[in-house]
Amino acid sequence: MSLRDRLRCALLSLALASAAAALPAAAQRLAADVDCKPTKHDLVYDCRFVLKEAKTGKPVSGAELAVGADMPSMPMAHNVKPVKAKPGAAPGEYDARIELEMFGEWALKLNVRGPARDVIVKKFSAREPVR
Ligand SMILES: [Cu+2]
Repeated sequence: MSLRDRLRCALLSLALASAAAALPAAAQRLAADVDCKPTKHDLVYDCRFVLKEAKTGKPVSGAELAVGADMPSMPMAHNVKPVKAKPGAAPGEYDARIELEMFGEWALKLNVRGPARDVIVKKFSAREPVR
C-alpha cells in the first residue's frame, strides 16, 4: 500500500467515524428476537418480535415497529410492503403478520422508531411445507 493509499484510507475512516458520531443522542443499538410461525396460508406467517437494548437486554416497549422483507439473493425482485406491528402482551413484544412472495431465504427488515430507533435485519427462511 502506497503512502497516498494509506492516507486516503485514514481520511476515509476518519470521515466514517465522524459520521457515526453525528448520530442523534437518542440513537441506540437494538437487538431483536424473531419467531415466525406458519399459518394455514402458504407464505403467510404470524411473527412475534421482541425488541431489546443490545447492551443491557432490557425490553423496549412503546416503539413503532414496521417490518419489511427482501430476498438478499434477488435484489430488486420483490416489493413486500412493510407492515406495522402491534404491541404484544409482554414488554418489548410486537406482533405482525408477514406475507412473503416465495419460499427461500429472506431478510426481515425491522424499522424501529419512537423512543428508541434502529434498523435491524434478521434472516428468515421460508420453507415449503411438506404435504
Ligand atoms: Cu425471490
